[in-house]
Amino acid sequence: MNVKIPEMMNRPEVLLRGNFACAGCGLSIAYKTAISALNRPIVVIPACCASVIQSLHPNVTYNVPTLNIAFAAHASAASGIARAKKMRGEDTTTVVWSGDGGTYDIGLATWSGAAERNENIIHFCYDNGFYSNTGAQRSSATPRGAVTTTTPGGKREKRKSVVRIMAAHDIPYIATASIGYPRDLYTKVKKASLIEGYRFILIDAPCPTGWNSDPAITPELGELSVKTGFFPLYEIEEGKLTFSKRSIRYKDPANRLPVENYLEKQGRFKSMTSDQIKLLTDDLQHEWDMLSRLE
Ligand SMILES: Cc1ncc(C[n+]2csc(CCOP(=O)(O)OP(=O)(O)O)c2C)c(N)n1
Ligand code: SF4
Repeated sequence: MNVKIPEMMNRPEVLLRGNFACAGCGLSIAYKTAISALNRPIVVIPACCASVIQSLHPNVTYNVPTLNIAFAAHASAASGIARAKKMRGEDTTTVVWSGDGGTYDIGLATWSGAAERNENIIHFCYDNGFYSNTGAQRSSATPRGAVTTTTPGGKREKRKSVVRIMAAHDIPYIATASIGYPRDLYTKVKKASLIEGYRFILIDAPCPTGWNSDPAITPELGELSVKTGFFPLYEIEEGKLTFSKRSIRYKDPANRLPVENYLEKQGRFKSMTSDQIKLLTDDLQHEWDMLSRLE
C-alpha cells in the first residue's frame, strides 16, 4: 500500500489550533498524522502529555471523540468501547493513544490482556523516551546515557524492547514509524486500519522540551534516528518482520550515519562519555540482531 500525497493533504483536522503543545512537539505531529488516517476514530488516552495538550473544556482542541482515562485502564476501556460499537453495528475505529510510560511501564498489564484477547483496537505508543508530562522522569523506554530528572548522571540501563514483548503476543500487525517520515507513518496507519484485531504502532516522537533540543529540528531528529540506526522502521505481520524501505539499508551498520550525529543535537546526551556511547551503540546493534531473527 502506498498512500498518495493529495490524500494526505486533504485529511481532516484532528488537532485544532490553540492546543497546549510546546513548539516543535513530536507528539502533536504524530497525533495529527496518525489519527487523521482513521475512519471515525474514538481515542482513549491515559495520563500523559496527550491528555494535557488538548486544553480545557469548553475549548477542547481534539476534533474527535476522546476518552481520558486512568493510566492502567487504557486498553480495557478501549476493549469495552470496541465491543459496544460492534454490538451496535457502528463502523468506528477504537484506538489507545499512549506515551511510552503508559505503554512500556504503567499500562503494560492492561494492554497485554487486551492483546492476548486480540481485541479490535489499534494501540499507538508515541515514544519520547521518558515521562514528559510530569517533568522528565526516566521510563523503561529511556535510552542508555540520557539525562532525566531521575537519572541525573545519565541512564545506566538500555531501552526495553516493547515491540518484541508485543510480538510475543502474536498479534496480527505491529509497525514502527517516525514523525521524520510522515508518509510512511500515514501509510502504516491506513494499512493497520484495514486489519482486524489488536494492532500496535510505535512512533518515534521527539520532545524538544525534555530532550533539550531545538524545536525547529524536530523532523530532522526524526530522520536522524532512522539514519543512525537508533530507531529502525519495520512491520511485523503474523510474526514475520519486514524492514521498511526507509530503514532496510541501515541493516548494514556500515551504511548508518554515526550515532553521534543524532546525540549531539540533544542536551539530554551532552554528558555521555565515549565508553557510554560504545555501550549505546552495542545496545542498538543488539536490537537490530534480535529483530533480524524475526525476518
Ligand atoms: C497510576 C499513576 N501513576 C502516576 C501518575 C502520574 N503521571 C501522570 S502522566 C505521567 C507520565 C506519563 O508518561 P508517558 O506515558 O511517557 O507520556 P508523556 O508524559 O511522555 O506524554 C505520570 C507519571 C498517574 N497519573 N497515575
Ligand atoms: S513536554 Fe514534550 S511531549 Fe509534552 S507537549 Fe511539550 S514537547 Fe510535547
